[in-house]
Amino acid sequence: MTVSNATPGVLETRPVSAFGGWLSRDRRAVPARPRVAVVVPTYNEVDNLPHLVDRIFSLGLEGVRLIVVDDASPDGTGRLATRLARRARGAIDVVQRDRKLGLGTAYVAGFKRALAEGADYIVQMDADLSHDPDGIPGMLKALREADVVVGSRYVQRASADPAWGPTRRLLSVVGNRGIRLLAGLRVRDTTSGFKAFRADALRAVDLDRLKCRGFGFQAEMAIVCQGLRLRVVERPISFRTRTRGHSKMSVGIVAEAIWRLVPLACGKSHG
Ligand SMILES: Nc1nc2c(ncn2[C@@H]2O[C@H](COP(=O)(O)OP(=O)(O)O)[C@@H](O)[C@H]2O)c(=O)[nH]1
Ligand SMILES: [Mg+2]
Repeated sequence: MTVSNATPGVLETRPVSAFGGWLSRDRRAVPARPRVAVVVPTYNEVDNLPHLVDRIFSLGLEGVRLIVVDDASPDGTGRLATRLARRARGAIDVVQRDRKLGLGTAYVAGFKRALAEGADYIVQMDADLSHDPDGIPGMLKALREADVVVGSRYVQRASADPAWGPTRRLLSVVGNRGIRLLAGLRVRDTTSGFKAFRADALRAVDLDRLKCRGFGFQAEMAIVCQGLRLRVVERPISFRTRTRGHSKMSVGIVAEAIWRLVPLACGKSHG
């Protein structure tokens, strides 16, 4: 493995292989007018969604489409998303599911929709503005040289909101370290929910075999991407605590992450 740090704060991890990753350089051709899909899972994000929509569309990115995957949020996020989609004339797509099925399966549904719609680049992010939409253009630029870009809280120049409670901070740091060690991951932020993929990289992932329904999904994807020898780079982000709505993190979700990820990290699954 080589670890280079040509750009300060941007950690690049790639295998020693002469090909620098699973995809050959030729297959990393840059589309002239890339179609970008931003996949956002929502559960009770009615106060955040309009702000997120404004922020994403005011980036002025050409060919960007937002895919909202809502799980029948009791607060009416899905209805709001449908109204916003009507106004956006095709720039917003809503995947409406009939019950809370977990953020992992929401991402899978959103990724499948994005690939079916012919997206070249797929971004995933939370609806709660913890992930700053201003980071998207830089991540897309980084995709010219990578298969996957991880918005990272654990590289130089990254920061996490001091308002992030000590329990969540500890959970993140311990979870990250634990998974990294256990799975031998090169990526520093194994649980980041802010990522960008090239479509061919995402197509290489067997989305139907992913097991984590909750936030363990993020680390599972990190394990799978490394297993596929995709070229992963990390870019620093400023992570902010949500100011509206509530986190869906729960003891059950952490428990699921542990019992599903430990065997995965130890190489008992995903071959
Ligand atoms: N569709 C869907 N979205 C979810 C579910 N659980 C969480 N989310 C969304 O996933 C993103 C991350 O969840 P969040 O509560 O912010 O988790 P945290 O950032 O780890 O505290 C947010 O946009 C949530 O609305 C779910 O079961 N279904
Ligand atoms: Mg969040």
